Amino acid sequence: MTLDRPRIMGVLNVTPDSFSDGGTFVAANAALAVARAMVEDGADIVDVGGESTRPGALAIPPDEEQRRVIPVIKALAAAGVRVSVDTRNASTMAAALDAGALIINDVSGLSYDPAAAPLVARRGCPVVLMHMRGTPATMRARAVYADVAAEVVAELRGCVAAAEAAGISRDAIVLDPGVGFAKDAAQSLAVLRALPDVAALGCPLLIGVSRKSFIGVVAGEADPLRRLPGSLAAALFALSRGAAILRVHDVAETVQAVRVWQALGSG
Ligand code: HH2
Repeated sequence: MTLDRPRIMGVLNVTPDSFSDGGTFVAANAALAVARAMVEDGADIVDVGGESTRPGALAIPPDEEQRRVIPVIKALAAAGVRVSVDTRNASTMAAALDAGALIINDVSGLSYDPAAAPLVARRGCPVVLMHMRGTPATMRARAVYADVAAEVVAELRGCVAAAEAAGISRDAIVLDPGVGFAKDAAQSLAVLRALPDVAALGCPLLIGVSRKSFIGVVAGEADPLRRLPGSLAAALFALSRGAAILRVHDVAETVQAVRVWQALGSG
């Protein structure tokens, strides 16, 4: 997949407790229908996740995670959909790649499971390294920075170095500053403003702002399902600051916004 134009990653949560879709898509058939619709709407990648990473969420065992995501990944891959798997567990990564996933998306930047980086190196697949501190259960308390942008850039640089030391090619790495992960609303905004500094690390950038809580804080909107306008504003801002891939829930709406943004000469 070339990154000569903005790419859209559609979010497919196969969790009973995801904050934004309430686990509506627990059945593999329903998940497949939703993913197909995303692709028809213009998604380049469908990101399948089985573990909620919302603040305070507890980890689930990898076998339960695999029970949720592997049937969905198999069905999507068989239908020709480009799938990424959103997981921190090496065993889930391996099972997902075996089921036809092409991309690993790890919110821990391959730091959660010591077996993850060697696995990704062996398989030679593209990997998204996201910035976070702690785990979803502990990250709120870790959102303490003197200079959030500089520290996120430095910590992502460390993630890239660790990945390369494990044998992962730099060409395979996509970076994500992790909006909302160990960052409060002000810190998330600061990191988005500093995206050019993250881009200067030299890897393509993936950004997830869709329905996130910083939008709720800025706009006074408690319901994640009512945060589409703010999500679009932040997505276009991220593109203008160097993002290559947008991770979104509302694919059709984002594709339309990006097309108009490009037609105006911003792309
Ligand atoms: N955000 C969530 C999950 N995975 N991966 C990347 N690379 N970047 C992100 O910003 C990102 C991510 C948010 O997770 P969750 O709280 O489970 O909600 P949802 O999956 O509905 O977005």
